[in-house]
Amino acid sequence: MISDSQSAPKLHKNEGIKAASQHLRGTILESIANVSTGSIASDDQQLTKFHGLYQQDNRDVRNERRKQKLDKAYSFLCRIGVPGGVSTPEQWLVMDELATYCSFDTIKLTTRQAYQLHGILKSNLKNVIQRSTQAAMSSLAGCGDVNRNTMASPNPIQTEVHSQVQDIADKIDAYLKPQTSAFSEMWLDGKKIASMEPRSLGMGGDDIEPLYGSTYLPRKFKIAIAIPPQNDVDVYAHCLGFIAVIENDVLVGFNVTVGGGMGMTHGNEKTFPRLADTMAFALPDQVVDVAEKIVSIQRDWGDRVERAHARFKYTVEDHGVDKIRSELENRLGYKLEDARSINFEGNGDRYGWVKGSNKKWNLGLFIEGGRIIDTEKAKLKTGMRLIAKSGFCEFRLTPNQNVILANICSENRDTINALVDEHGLDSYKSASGMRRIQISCVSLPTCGLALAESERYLPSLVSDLEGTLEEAGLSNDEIIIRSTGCPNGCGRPYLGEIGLVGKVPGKYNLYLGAGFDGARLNKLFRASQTHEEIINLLKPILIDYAKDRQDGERFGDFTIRKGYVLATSAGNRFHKDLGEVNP
Ligand code: SRM
Ligand code: SF4
Repeated sequence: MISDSQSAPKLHKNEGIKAASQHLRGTILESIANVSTGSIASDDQQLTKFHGLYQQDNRDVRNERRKQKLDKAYSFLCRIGVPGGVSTPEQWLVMDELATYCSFDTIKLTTRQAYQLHGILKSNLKNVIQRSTQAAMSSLAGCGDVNRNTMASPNPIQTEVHSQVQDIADKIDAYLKPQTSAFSEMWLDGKKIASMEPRSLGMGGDDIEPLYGSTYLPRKFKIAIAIPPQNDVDVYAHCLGFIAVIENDVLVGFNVTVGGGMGMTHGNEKTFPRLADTMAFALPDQVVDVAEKIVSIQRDWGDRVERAHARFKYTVEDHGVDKIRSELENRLGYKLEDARSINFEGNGDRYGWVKGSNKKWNLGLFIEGGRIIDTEKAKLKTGMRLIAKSGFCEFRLTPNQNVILANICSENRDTINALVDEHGLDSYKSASGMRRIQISCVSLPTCGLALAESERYLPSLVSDLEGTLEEAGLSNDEIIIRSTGCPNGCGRPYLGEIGLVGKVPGKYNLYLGAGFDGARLNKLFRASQTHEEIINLLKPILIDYAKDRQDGERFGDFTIRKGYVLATSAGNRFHKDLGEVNP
């Protein structure tokens, strides 16, 4: 006879680490107090993620230090989420100050509307968290097996709908934050943060974490809210998505999407990017309830044995959307309506000056790679600091790593324009269409999972294509290009009309054919290509596009029509339908 212990599959070791951590405490404080090393204990490295902290090392100096028999150059990344990317000038100034004194003097704006500071020594972590918390920001749940920063379209035009949507994003984000007092106890000397309000019990968690329980979720969870016609948040790339349905200028509710995600592993057929399915329609006051119950389904049904299969997209794929919907309605105790008709036009950002329905002005700035830094060429960090100090605008971090200076009165436009021009923040006016719409993940030197360069590579690739774009008359055309240093998908590369995914140093898999509206994945065109090979492959296709495109036809659609790649059949996952490699 098989005993229970023989038949039950062994849970992934992270499940044990979470369970034994006393709600995310572990031995983090002891690890940090240990001055004999810059690193922390390996179990604590898993737990600090929930506090928004990743241990990393500078990979540029790894080999040299190894030769010199030195420890790795350890430091930490701190990720500080602001729901919907909404940030005050005071918050910007705190990020600027922390970046200057204990990070690499640079701020990274992420693809999920958050701030990242790299290079923080462990002795500085408490100060970074305290300073951010004083400015009403938190790194809690920046990473880890919980709901991450809730994204929302930073739409500066339909101001009223946007503020209603933002309000919902804030509510979802606060509601799904972990409740453990570990964060305040460890970093804030016991002071509570705003999101730590008592919750009702009975969700299947425990007294301390009513929703998450002691083992939290099987894996990270991501939510985004889109406001059509912009799909700037890439709503279909998310575990759970809400698409605003606006009728006669009024927000009537949201289409609910489930089961999106980008990450995969080279050579592991069981992993694949998947676009979310549209499942139902929810009223505005049902949305937080829907988010909570979906998260609880993933908590109970998600895979806690195989981490590579633990994202919600696999739960949806395995059980099917109908079963997820019926379980959701069961847990809600009411039925949802069917999804309504919506229309997306694109997943990029708006640049330049636009007037909101509140008559205030917004200026969309292009920040290449989301990198706020002072260089010889442009003093972006100084410029943004002076803009924040003026107090004339708010900041909206976009899902494409850019910034919108928001809610500017007419009389302050000249001052903002002067600061923007003086500090080289005006590249939105001159950058080519392809450059403006790029995304690249961080990758080297900080990312421990990087296989190839990304943020330090994509700008040079675009430069080398710009000659061809100009000759072909495509300089101003927005052709979505996205790169990542590995297949995890942090720059959502499988939604690029051109996607580059690092394979080994200097080589990339080249993908083509995603939809401009973010509703169709791209497809592998050629594997393991060098820079020269990528250029040689792309140039003739771009020239062909310039000559032979139909009216209004987007580059991704063109590559499919002309047979460079096949369309993904169901539109929502590759591998399974058509095999990875293009014929
Ligand atoms: Fe990511 C892991 C950076 C958005 C999928 N991601 C990482 C880590 C923490 C590497 C690690 O685990 O050691 C990277 C830190 C690099 C560094 O030095 O900063 C990292 N991810 C980023 C950021 C900063 C990229 C950027 O340049 O903006 C983005 C931070 C977002 C945020 O503010 O929260 C970022 N990551 C994403 C996205 C895009 C999104 O969410 O819209 C994805 C794809 C969507 C998805 O989740 O399916 C993404 N990151 C991953 C994965 C793959 C997860 C999977 O399903 O397999 C990993 C690896 C993992 O979790 O094991 C990962
Ligand atoms: Fe690192 Fe890969 Fe994410 Fe890029 S895609 S940041 S290389 S994990």
